Amino acid sequence: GLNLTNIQGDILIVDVPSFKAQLKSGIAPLITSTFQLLPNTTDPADLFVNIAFSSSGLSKLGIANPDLGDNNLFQKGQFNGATNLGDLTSNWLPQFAGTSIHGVFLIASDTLDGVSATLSQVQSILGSSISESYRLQGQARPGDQQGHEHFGFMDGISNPAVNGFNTPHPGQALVNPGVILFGESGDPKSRPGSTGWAKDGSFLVFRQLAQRVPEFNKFLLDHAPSEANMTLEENAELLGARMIGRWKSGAPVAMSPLFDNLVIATNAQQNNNFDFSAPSDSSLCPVSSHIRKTNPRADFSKGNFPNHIIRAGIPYGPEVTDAENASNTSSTDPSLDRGLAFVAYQSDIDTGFETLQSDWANDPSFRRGYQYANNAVLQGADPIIGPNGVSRSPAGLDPSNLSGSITIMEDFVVSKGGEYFFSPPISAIQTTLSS
Ligand code: N7H
Repeated sequence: GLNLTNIQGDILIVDVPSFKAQLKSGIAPLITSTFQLLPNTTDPADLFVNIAFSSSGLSKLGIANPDLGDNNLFQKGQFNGATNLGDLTSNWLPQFAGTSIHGVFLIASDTLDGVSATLSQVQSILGSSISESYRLQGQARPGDQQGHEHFGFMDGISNPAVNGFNTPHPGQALVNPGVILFGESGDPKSRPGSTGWAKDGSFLVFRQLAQRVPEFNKFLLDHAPSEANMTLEENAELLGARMIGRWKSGAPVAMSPLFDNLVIATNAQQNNNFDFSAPSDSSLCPVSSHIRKTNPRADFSKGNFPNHIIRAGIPYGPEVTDAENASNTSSTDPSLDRGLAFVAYQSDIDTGFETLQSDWANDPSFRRGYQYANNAVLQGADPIIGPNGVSRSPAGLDPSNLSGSITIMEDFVVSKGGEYFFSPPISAIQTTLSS
């Protein structure tokens, strides 16, 4: 039940000595350990509090050259690499521009009261040692949409299992702990602090990704395939499912290609038990689909690669209004902005999020020629999270025309910005960062 509501507050540290004192005495005891980020079969806690720092925040706290071995991506900050992520910085919220955010609090609970009470507690502990520059409130969608993101698809089904912490379900990736946690076995880099103060920390990538839901739905109807014996609505659902790689219930199209299947969707022994290998073309699941772009499974290095992230995002913003549905257009009223408060943990931003976004999702050539001997089929960019402001042409979405592509002229997901943070181990909050 955790994570039904969530508040994310970006902070500036204005009084360093006082912040450090309160961090040590008041905040450290509230923080949930990074280990509890690792997916578990049991609910880890009914309240989750995390604090993470940007590179400029670590620098403010006295860490010299806070690059943490991340190929300068962390130190540069997300804004300065935004173009490489396929973002239009003109869409970025001003609060995220530059490197002025020092840190972020993430507070999650199964009740809004729980979140509000903890937020007040944090505010009264830190007082005027910080100022809040931005707040985003997330919440689970209502009723039967709980757990589904705003386009209507079940989320949070596939995260890697971590060796030594949990047992993978059939088909689920098993990664070494160092893929998520600093300095554990399998960390792709040796980096400053990874055997000392930063050991067992993790990079937290935050992105505010707006979703244009009425436009997405209209696109599905306008470009619906024409499978025999299926209504227009069923064909539109099919197109949506092929763009994601899963049906709205979460059932993988690789296992249930023409119709949704609730039995597969809800069974953790089944809903990851596929690897795109038989057959490996786009007939069951398009090579360009979102889940195949971001986790190519057996398509890539026989399924053995370190580019995995743990996703812990939550929807934000209100439900689509009747007026938006009637006009097939998202409102420009900022209070109706909605989307995904995307959060991902990994030990290396370059190997994790940046590879998935820039080198895989955005790159039309990623998996080019895969199973197509003459390299004739350019697979195209990810139809969901591909780059903003340029058309994308994912291939294979129409099951009757696997080598053809559909050109998408508009952005269904718009990046409003974000930042790269380091989520330190509790020991560092108690010592290095607070003394
Ligand atoms: Fe994605 N969506 O609803 O379309 N994503 N995603 N994502 N995503 C997944 O398998 C979505 C985003 C990954 O292991 C599902 O748990 C939306 C970014 C990865 O098989 C759905 C947005 C990045 C996976 C969505 C968004 C990723 C994944 C299926 C933005 C990384 C697991 C549920 C608004 C750069 C793949 C599930 C696997 C799954 C959606 C963003 C990555 C439904 C709407 C930015 C690795």
